[in-house]
Amino acid sequence: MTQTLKGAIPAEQASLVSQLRSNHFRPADQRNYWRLFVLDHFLGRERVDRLFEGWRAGLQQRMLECIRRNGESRVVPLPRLKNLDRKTYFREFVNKSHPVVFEGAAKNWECCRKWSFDWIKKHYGGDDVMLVDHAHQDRNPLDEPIEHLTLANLIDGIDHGSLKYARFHPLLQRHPELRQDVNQAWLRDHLTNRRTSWMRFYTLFFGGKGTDTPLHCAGNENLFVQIRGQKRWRLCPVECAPIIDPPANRSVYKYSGYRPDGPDYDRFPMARYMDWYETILEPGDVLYNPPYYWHHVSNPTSSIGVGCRWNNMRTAFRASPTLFTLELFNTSPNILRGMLMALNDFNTILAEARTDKKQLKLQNRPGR
Ligand SMILES: O=C(O)CCC(=O)C(=O)O
Ligand SMILES: [Fe+2]
Repeated sequence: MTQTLKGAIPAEQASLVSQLRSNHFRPADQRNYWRLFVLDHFLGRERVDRLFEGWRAGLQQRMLECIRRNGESRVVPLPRLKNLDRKTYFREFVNKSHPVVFEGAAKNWECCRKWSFDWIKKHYGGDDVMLVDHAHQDRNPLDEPIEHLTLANLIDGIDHGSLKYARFHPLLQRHPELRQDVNQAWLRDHLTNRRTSWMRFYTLFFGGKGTDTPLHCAGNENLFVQIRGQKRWRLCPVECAPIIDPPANRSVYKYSGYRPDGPDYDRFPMARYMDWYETILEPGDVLYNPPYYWHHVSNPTSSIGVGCRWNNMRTAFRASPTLFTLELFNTSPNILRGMLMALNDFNTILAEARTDKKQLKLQNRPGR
């Protein structure tokens, strides 16, 4: 769906922000899901299931019966708007914690004109890339070995079908001159929190056809600029957590083992009935992804994109009071170290979580 919108969203287009069907979960069940999640965070899932035998299984069964009323899962196109003005963006999307695509907003930005695999290789080919999670099979993101290689090697591999994928690469953190190629005035206008704009950070994603990033979410906001190739985003709101069953991993990076592109309905039976948003970003598109909105991202072609991220406690709390509050009790790493590590290289957060024995024990229980 492609809509052009100026000013207020007319009544007939109000459905733009409410197209996913309800999961029909009962409020009491939803509250209990988050209570269990909090207990998991502090005690670990195994212990919680021992202490409250049957609670989780009963809850999951009731929730399955509710969502079943939807029938088969549907894929709904994410709103894509040309000329989306600032006021409408804040009112209809930011304030409602809802993602949206600014279609073609960045097509004339320097990054879209200038950056290519060859250009990056020529100017930054010697840079070190840390791959924390680069396998292409179903996996726990924290299980994969860490690998270092140069940007030039990674890019050469892409030409030969390599699935090594640089995620969250801190190229713009290391080379601040590159930030000028991302329209700073536009970004400032679309930041939802100017006070913490000093904590803004950029993460580059580049990889070949067939690479992807498993289903995950985080508490920061993101304006994602697609620069080269196409990128498919599948998204669902934080309320879908009971369906995709993420472990309470005490990290800023929350993930689920559910794969929308190869669903395992035995392990995630509710997913058969859930709705998803989907969009394919083209070069020059900018996606706004609010805090805690789950997303699975894949590259149908080789692709370069950059995420511009910042923190906003108000929107994060509004999106999920539970997840936001639990961030204060993160251990993998703790919230302050996490913020500093994100500014330096987001991958170090994933790398640290891998080596946190207690966390691995929590997450790698059989059946997870
Ligand atoms: O492009 C990707 O593979 C993932 C992007 C992403 O998850 C993000 O920017 O938050
Ligand atoms: Fe993400």
